[in-house]
Amino acid sequence: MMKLVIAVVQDTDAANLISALSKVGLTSTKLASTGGFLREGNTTLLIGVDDERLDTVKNTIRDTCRTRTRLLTPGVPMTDNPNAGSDQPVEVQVGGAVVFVIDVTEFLKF
Ligand code: 2BA
Ligand code: 2BA
Repeated sequence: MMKLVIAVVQDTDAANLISALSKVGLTSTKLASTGGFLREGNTTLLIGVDDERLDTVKNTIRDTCRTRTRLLTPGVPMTDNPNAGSDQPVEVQVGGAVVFVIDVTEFLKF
């Protein structure tokens, strides 16, 4: 069985992550993406991997991608934010990585 790992990472971590995956023989596809909340560029990696190597992928992502704090500029619409509408920048934790793991029904190459 195979999984598709969808990992949303920060642009600054993407190159290191791709290299680290490649070093252990894992293939990835890099997509340029934009976060819906910050409206800033991020990177989405698609990583198709055999089940036995899923932990390697997770560990590599964990080891490569760091959590950072970003200052959100006022004026960006938000929900559930008590500071909404004020002039104070709001600190937002930007994840090391947001990871989805999906069962792959078929992996085909034509
Ligand atoms: P690339 O990663 O640039 O890989 C280009 C070609 O290099 C691959 O062709 C394959 O022949 C070889 N290659 C890639 N990774 C390798 C590795 N770890 N060891 C040995 N050879 C490797 P394709 O297999 O036809 O793949 C074409 C493109 O499809 C890849 O471009 C990548 O963007 C995507 N892809 C392939 N397998 C993937 C996977 N398991 N997960 C995510 N994306 C994949
Ligand atoms: P953004 O949507 O630009 O979100 C950046 C960070 O802003 C998030 O970090 C989170 O700390 C915060 N944030 C996002 N939505 C929020 C909200 N409704 N209220 C308060 N704070 C909010 P991460 O959670 O680490 O997410 C980083 C990036 O991963 C996101 O960028 C988005 O592109 C992607 N992502 C996260 N969760 C997702 C999900 N459930 N589905 C699809 N993409 C997701």
